[in-house]
Amino acid sequence: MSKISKVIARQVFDSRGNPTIESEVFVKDISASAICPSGASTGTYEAFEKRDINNKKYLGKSVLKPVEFINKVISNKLKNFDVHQQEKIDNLLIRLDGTKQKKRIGANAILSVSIAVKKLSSKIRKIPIYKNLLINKNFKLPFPLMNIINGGAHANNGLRIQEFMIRPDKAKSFSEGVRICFIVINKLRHLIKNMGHSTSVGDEGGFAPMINDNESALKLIVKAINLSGFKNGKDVVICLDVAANELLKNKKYSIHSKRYTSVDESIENYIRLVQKYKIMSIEDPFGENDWSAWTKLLNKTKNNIQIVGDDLFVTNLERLKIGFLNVSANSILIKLNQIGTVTETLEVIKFAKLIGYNTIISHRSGDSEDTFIADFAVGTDSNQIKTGSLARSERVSKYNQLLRIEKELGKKSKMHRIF
Ligand code: 2PG
Ligand code: MG
Repeated sequence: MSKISKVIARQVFDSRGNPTIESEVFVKDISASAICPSGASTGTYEAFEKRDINNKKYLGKSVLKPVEFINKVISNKLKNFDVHQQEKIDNLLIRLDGTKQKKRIGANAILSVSIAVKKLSSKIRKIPIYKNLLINKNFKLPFPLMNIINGGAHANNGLRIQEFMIRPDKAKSFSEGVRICFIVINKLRHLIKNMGHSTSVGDEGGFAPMINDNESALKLIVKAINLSGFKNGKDVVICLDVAANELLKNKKYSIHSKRYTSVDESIENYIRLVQKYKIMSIEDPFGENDWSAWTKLLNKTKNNIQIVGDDLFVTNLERLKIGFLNVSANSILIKLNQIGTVTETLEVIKFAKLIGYNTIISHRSGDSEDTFIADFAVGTDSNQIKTGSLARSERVSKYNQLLRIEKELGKKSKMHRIF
């Protein structure tokens, strides 16, 4: 038994320069720490992120109160718990909070502790984190979903769609997948530069040129794929995160232009884009309460492309079950801080697998040097990971960790399949 001796929390900063929580869990003098990420386009049903809204020193964004709660209360409560009993520890944290959306303690406080516990358990067992999760053999590497053009709430360029991503579907290994993305990104940089646009990047490391219609972005990506010598729709496929919650007013959506259109018209436009640009995945095509719109789209696309619920499911088992009954999607985005503990996240993943959904492990737009999600993707047998572009160290660090895991697995390292 490895008894927890204390937890120390501190305020650190995320990639957007906002305060966030780092927790360090100790068993005697061995420790492991974790930093909580933070989203910009958040779903209403996500677990609560607690900040000191009345503390003007940090414009209401500091996390000093939740940090103090960890140091004064959680540290004592966890004392003498066996660090390997993740479920027991997470359940205690859930009970200690006692609210549905973790509003009392804050999911940011709870999650930083929960992940640090998992990391420390792995460290003490002397196994990599990915070997201390759901599966224990036949590890596979996930396909990267690289966000190469940023729009929506992640940039200030006026692009309606939040994320334009590429997925190297024909890659035989993770490192080959990263190489393919690297080439396309470099071609894209040249194209953007030659157009006289800035090649500066948005929150997730993708370019954020001052173009404001979706199709211009899509055309640029197709051009970059072709110039790289790859085939769009085969070697490399385009994937979108629309984040449609942000584009919804009175049951109408301004996805395809500034004009608000009905669900039916929006679907027609989606189908046109899917065919023209060979798009293979659309995340959050409609709002978080618009279940029937999702079902319609899934029907119209005949389940041929990936329809991913992010704000729709918020990594929440109850909501995933509703989606399953409504036949609303076929894949789920997994973000640990949407639900708040490792244990609950694993439950959602298990159910998603049971119903045949793809699980895509995801970063947040405000992230950090913490690379836990890279191990988490491998250890939960998830076939994709979405963690930004090959730029900004908080994004690249996850890809680098996956490259380390690939190397460590050596010849045994296999790539997942895309369904
Ligand atoms: C998303 C995420 C991550 P945010 O919408 O999928 O890319 O963005 O963290 O801002 O919610
Ligand atoms: Mg999303």
